[in-house]
Amino acid sequence: MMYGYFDDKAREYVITTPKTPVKWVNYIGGLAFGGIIDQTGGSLICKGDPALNRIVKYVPQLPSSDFKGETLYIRLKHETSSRLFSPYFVPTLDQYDRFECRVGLGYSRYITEFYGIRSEITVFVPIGEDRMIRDIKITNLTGATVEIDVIPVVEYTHFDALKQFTNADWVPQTMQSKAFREENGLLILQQYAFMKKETAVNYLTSNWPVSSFESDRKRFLGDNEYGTWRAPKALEQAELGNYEALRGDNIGALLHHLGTFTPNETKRIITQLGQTASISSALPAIQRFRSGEQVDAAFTQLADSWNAYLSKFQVNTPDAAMNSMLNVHNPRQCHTTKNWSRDLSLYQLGFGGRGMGFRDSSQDSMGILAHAPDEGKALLTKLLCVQKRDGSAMHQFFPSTMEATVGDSHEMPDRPKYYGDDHLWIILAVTAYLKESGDMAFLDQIIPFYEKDAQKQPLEFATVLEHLHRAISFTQSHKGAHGIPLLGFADWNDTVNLRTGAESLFVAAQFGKALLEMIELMGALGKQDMVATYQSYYDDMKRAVNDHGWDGEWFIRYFDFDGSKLGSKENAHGQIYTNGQSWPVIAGFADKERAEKALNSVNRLLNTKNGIKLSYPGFNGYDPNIGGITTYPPGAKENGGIFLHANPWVMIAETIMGNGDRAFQYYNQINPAAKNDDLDTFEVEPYSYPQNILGDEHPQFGLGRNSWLSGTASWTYQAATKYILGILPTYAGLQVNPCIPKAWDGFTATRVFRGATYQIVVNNPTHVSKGVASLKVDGKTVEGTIIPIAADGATVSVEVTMG
Ligand code: IFM
Repeated sequence: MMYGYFDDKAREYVITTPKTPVKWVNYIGGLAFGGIIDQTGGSLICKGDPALNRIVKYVPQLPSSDFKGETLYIRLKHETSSRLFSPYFVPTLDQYDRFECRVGLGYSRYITEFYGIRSEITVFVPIGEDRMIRDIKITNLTGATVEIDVIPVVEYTHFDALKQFTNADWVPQTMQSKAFREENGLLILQQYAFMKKETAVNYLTSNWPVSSFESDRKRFLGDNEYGTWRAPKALEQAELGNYEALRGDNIGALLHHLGTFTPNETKRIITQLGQTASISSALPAIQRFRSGEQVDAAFTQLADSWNAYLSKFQVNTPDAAMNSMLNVHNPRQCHTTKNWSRDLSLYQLGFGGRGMGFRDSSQDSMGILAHAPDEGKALLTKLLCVQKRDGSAMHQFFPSTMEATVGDSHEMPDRPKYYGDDHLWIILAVTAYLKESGDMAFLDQIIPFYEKDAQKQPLEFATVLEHLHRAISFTQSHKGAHGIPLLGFADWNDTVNLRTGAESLFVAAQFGKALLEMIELMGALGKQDMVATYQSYYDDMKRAVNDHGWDGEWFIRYFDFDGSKLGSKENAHGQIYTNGQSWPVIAGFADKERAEKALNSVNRLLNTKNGIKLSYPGFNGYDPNIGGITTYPPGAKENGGIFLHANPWVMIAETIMGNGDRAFQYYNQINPAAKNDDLDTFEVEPYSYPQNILGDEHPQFGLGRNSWLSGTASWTYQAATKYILGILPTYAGLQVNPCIPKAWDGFTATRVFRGATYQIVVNNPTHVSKGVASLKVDGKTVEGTIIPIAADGATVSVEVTMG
């Protein structure tokens, strides 16, 4: 069944029913202030830190029909009758005549019709503001004159998000609310935790006179009488109780009488949910955002900023679903992962166990470089502060304090406290940034290494370049019995936790790719001695992988501490791993014959119509010596599930081998936009990549889970743009070397690179997959596939003929 459609012109996905298989969400604002809103109006908002400064109580585990965080009630009064409903459908669940939730760039717009009342509600966080706006326009379509009351409601959480659920004594005693009455009947309903009231006050306010309010959930619902969110007892009365909560479950509910609506009359009311240090300091801004013109201007500013972001790279390919994703939703998801890492989604609940991931954010940064290299640089600078002086990296960190942790490895005292792969990602990310921006001066920036207790151990500072050298040297000096890098606690696959001494062939290949980048960089910097050194590291690792890692039809994935293999035909479970095959090709370790065999094995043993599984066959029982992977049933998550993040690496490997048809097949089979006609099995949003889909060993094959915050966003974007469309930044200029389906006649793209705009037309008259027969730049033939760097501000026309 379809639940909506892509409106590419408006850059929106339009959900046409509230009854999606699970909640479908959108992100508004950013980590500084913002969060998630779902298609039925619920919200999960925080400021600066989802764990330590959460504002709204949203419990994803509750059923879809339940109130979650926020809603709006409309009380409609005809001459003799009155009716209460929510224009968001939840929590009143009334029959609707029209329902649209337009999922836009940094906003959602709800256009609904219930009982002849049309509501159009735009929800967003203005850029740089600590407030969420709900811009509500209500129109009377009943044909009669009616009266309308509007009651926005928010349910607060304790700022310490986890405490809210672990302590029902202290938490409710600390929660308080107070009304701040202004002129003309306007009112700001404040809410705070007692000990924080001098520093952080939440508030709900509007631009209409408030007739009455409520701040205590028990009183609003009529909890003593088992009142519900669907039919709060307080709304059976003409007015709310004007109660300022002194404890308990705090809410904000503001009753506005919008008065009489003649037929077709529209009235507009704007609410603000915000947080401030003091209401008096926030008053000027509150006042400003009560004006419709100011709200319109803030919305235009938001739209302009997204237009600027997306305009850096637009494509027109023969595939509509690819165009929807590459022009709007995929770069948007990349920006979302860059903002939130893996911290706050409906699956990763931001309660504080995690924060931002070093490996995750390194990869996320690569997904936004084409659009916002400066934002990428800012993130990389933060990440480099979390690298240790030995070159390895802390696994996770909290952005508000920059305190870092060793991730799950702390749970197993006898295991290494580092991950074999973490620090190598930063090399791929920094070199991608340099190629995109040409900002070689970044290499000289001085950044400290991470020190948990800078009082005890003085900070050590080094250049970015030195950080990269240390990353290489850590892996070079942490190898196992086969000359393959040690696994540490885990590598990219968090869930294979072998005993100390185990080796990872994934890290071996990732090291190879990082070395290729460093060799290129050292060449660009004219450091020939380092080119030679890194070339010798590369050659040694390539030899070790080929001497020990080949299993006949594919590459092995791990050597355990005792030398036994995992990811081999000798294993009963986990015989073959996807990353074990794609990465040796990406690293240039596999010769043609092995690369083809390995990728054909992926196709034969791991590919499904819903994507490529991470491994096969799945483990079927817990084995503490293998680790987290064995906690899942076969076909779920890393245990033989379709882990989408790993799919684009196979696409990239296929393009390296020149197989455009296969690369695109793999692209298309995980493209959520291509599933829009039949989402009942997939269930999650068709406009963002989920982290995983259950594999074919699982009875619910095809079910998508963990939407939005996944490295799939960055890597699928890179696979599609840099490798399938082949538009790849290099130190010397922008390269165009596509690897596309043979059936395509070509495609066009507009790409901004180092300040110049390249208008690229690719023709494929002889229907090949790969190969550039001619490259013309502004009408002149250029040798090779790299367009020389143009002047800042120039517009360059590029014509590529494949053949
Ligand atoms: O690579 C990890 C990522 O860091 C967090 N989610 C799971 C992935 C695979 O284990």
